[in-house]
Amino acid sequence: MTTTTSLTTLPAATTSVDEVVDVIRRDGGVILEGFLEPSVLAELRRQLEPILDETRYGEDAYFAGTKTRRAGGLFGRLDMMPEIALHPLYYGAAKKILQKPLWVWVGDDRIEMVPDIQVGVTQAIQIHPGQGDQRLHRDDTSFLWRHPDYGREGRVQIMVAVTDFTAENGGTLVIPGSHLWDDERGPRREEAVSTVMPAGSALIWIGSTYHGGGDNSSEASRTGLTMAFDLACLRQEENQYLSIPRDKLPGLSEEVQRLLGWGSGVNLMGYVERDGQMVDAHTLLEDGAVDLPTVR
Ligand SMILES: O=C(O)CCC(=O)C(=O)O
Ligand SMILES: [Fe+2]
Repeated sequence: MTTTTSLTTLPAATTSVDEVVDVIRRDGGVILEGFLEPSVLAELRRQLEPILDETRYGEDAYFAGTKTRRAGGLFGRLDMMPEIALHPLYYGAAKKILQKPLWVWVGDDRIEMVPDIQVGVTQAIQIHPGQGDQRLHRDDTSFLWRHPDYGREGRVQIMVAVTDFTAENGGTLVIPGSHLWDDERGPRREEAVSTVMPAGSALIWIGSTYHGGGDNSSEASRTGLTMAFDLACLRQEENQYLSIPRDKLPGLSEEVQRLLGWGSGVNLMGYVERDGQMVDAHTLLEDGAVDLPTVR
């Protein structure tokens, strides 16, 4: 497949993980139409509205936007976050792209390691009329990622359209093919295309793809819900330990708890010493031994 200069839209109902991954590898992103069931979308809107209504605009004109509301800590605030995160096409594509095995020597043994993944950020982003476009960027800049040196992706991100996304209301700007650029080449606004998709659809893209929020010249706000799966050996951009109220954790499955960082995976990252042993952090949750302050 040769890289296209537009974004490809695939129907979520009839598309396989492999097809999603193929298009992401080619273009740096893909739109999945009908990603959320209408009933889930309706409930998402109902739960999100009061949260965004009480969220203040950003104060940073440089990146966050002064006519943009951003609400985080979403696994503690929205019931449908596990369903969105574990959607077979998103979770499946994230695992396939991020969990590229590598081989390491430990003494005489050459062992294969498959990287773990974790949630790195959650954010509902509401762009209001009059907001200008966000500077085009790569989200793996947070990890100080280098291209193409590392030969692997650090992040697979999703943006679920909570309202329709259009070219006028700030539909996410993406430069197709820019995930293949080296670090010498900078992004230009003319190279970006708008993500146009009806509510309930989703854009999936990778950390190395240049993108940004679009400018909203329409009369109504644009609302999107974004989250990212990252390599678990990287630091979480949004600190999930401190963003999710302690009493919400038992209501999440072990798989989701581990994806939020409550676990130590293949290379014992994030272990806790207890009684002289380096133990998996999940044992602290099982024992109810965690009492953390949270932002809310
Ligand atoms: O709001 C959007 O469409 C994209 C936002 C974004 O890329 C960011 O804040 O990093
Ligand atoms: Fe971004």
